Amino acid sequence: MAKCLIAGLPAAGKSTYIGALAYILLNPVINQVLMLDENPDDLSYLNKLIDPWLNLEKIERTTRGFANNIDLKLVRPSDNKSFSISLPDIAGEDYESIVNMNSDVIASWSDKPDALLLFINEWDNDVLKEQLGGDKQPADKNAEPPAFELKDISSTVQNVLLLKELHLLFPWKRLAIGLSSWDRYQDYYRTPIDMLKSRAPFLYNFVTHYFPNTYIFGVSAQGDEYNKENKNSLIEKTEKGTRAFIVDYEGKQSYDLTLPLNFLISD
Ligand SMILES: Nc1nc2c(ncn2[C@@H]2O[C@H](COP(=O)(O)OP(=O)(O)OP(=O)(O)O)[C@@H](O)[C@H]2O)c(=O)[nH]1
Ligand SMILES: [Mg+2]
Repeated sequence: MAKCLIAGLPAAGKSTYIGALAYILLNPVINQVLMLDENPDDLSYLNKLIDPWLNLEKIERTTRGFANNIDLKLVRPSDNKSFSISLPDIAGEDYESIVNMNSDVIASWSDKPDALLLFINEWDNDVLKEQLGGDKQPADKNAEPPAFELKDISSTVQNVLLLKELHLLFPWKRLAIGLSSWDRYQDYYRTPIDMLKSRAPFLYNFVTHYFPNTYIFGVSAQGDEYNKENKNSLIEKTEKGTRAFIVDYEGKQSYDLTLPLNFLISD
């Protein structure tokens, strides 16, 4: 069985992607590369993610300390190859504690993944905030300096540390990085690589140096922001199979959310 670990800091967009992916597996879009071979034995956890996605509601934050295992049997009709794939949905706080080097859930995970799918949804505006002390600068210059907290490190550095720690724990063969909420950035960046270079050059250099074959993509699992104005258009797009989309390294858009998985399970 191919094991793909879906990773990302809190609110990285992991559960929303799994919900949108589960929906298109049950209701395929045109030319979808991977299809369900068999219906999953237990749909209860997937339905917990699909229901809010269909109702245009934010998905609840994943509970810390559990790996909600999702096992799927998939087939690629183009060559009739079958895959069993396991995609655990784990809370971002558990990944955050990996950066802190004390995550029991993930370190004790005996199912070693072959592939990693990392989501990123937070971009630093002030890259130097840790050096400058951020907004916690004491008013009195004789006061004790603020205590160091992990959340004061820029999210770019946290993602680099997370990748390093995860690679030590699980030396995966393939890596894909999804830039979440692409609907927010599509007017500003032509490709996800342009965005990574511009918003997180350190992370971009780290990834291209150590993992040059990474599949970098933009993903809008919701299709857009959820608000009153978008409601009818999102419902219409859901019905037509044109709501959630990904954008590849060349900026090409597709409604097939299985494309990153297809990359991760290919030899
Ligand atoms: N605009 C927009 N927002 C999104 C999209 N996907 C996720 N979000 C928002 O990002 C936030 C976090 O999404 P989740 O899917 O819950 O993130 P997660 O990685 O599962 O978070 P944890 O369970 O806490 O680890 C939510 O507020 C979503 O509404 C998207 O495609 N577009
Ligand atoms: Mg979640």
